[in-house]
Amino acid sequence: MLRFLTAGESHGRGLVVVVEGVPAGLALTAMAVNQDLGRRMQGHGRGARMKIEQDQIEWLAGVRAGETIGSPVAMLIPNRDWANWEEIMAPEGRPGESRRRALSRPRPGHADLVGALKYDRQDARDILERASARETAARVAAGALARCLLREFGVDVGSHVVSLGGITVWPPADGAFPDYDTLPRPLNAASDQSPVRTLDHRRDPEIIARIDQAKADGDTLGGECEVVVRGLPVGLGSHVHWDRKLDARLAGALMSIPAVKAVEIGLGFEAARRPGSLVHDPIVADAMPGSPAAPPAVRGGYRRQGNNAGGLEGGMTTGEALVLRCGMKPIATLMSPLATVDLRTGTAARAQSERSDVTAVPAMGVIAEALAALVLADAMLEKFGGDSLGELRRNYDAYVAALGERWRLMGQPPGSTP
Ligand code: EPS
Repeated sequence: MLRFLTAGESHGRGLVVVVEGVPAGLALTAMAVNQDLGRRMQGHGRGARMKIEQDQIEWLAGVRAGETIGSPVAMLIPNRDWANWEEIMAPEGRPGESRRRALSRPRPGHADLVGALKYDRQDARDILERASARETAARVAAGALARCLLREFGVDVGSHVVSLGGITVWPPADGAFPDYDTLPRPLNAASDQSPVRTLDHRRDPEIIARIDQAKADGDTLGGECEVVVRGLPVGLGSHVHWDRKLDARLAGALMSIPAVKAVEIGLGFEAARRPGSLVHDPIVADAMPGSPAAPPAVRGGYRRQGNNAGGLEGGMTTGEALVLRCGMKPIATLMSPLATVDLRTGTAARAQSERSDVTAVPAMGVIAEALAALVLADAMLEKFGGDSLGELRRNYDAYVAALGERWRLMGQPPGSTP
């Protein structure tokens, strides 16, 4: 339904993204996209590159008079750093010239070595330029369109940092699984206030000190983020096939973020350690039977006590908050490099150090929001369909009305009209 492709190297001219399947009539502004691009660039622990870039899109196609027109939406994010790399990254530069800054000492944990072998490249720069997390800027731009679409249906997509460098700040210390309904809405209004995107800002100095120490040591740090999505209707995704299960689609999308090594939904791994009685969320009525379903009708009249399921049962949304967590390994570029082998000589060496970030965990949350939004917008289009936003809305409204009607008619003999 909704698909996208990106192109671009980290130090090339820029990044391009083409998003196909956005219904016509969706109001879009460059400002809305740029806002997310700006959020992705933030976070304590980013390197000097983020002082060079000022990520902003140029519309290339698919938007007219502030609205989508149903054709593919294409956006360009120019790389300001291109000015410093033009010769090295020139598509048709003289071979000797453009091979300056070659990378022959692959970094453990990076795509350098495997990519160089697989693609038969002598210079691992041909690999790292595309493997660079710079590409995620293009995904965030695509995700911003999905976010705008979801917002039309009252869906809030936010994220926050759960742990960084081994310091865990979430869930709060009392050990109870948090009530996601009571978190600030929009969630990002709270997390974006913090230089490390936490919800408990009292812990920020401790995290910042850990990042600064890692930088001084020439080391890098990983961490975990949580994406929280509220306002989704019950029934996105499906139980009927492995590739239609929404949890699988979301987990796959989040696992595609560079350096992400783990994804959890709701209670995640902890659910595997508990008996069923302490895992599954009891079902309760959201309203008196026979009465119109209490708002929001998007849940069909039912609620869960607790949300260990993280908003998904049987590969479908329950209507409760969607809670996804992803864990990122530390960045592979260490200023105190690890052992490697030189690709030119086969001899032992120290891995190449390139300018990089100490940590990108706060940015990872923004990227995870974008990918979650893209999967969810796709699932909305799959369930409700529509070439225009109006058609999508009519189909959505009819579904929600039918959920309300189903609740209202509960207990009535078939065919009766109470
Ligand atoms: C990255 C290395 C750094 C990061 C970059 C990802 O770039 P550079 O080598 O130019 O200093 O800043 O991230 C971005 C450019 C970005 O926009 O997120 C890497 O090797 O993955």
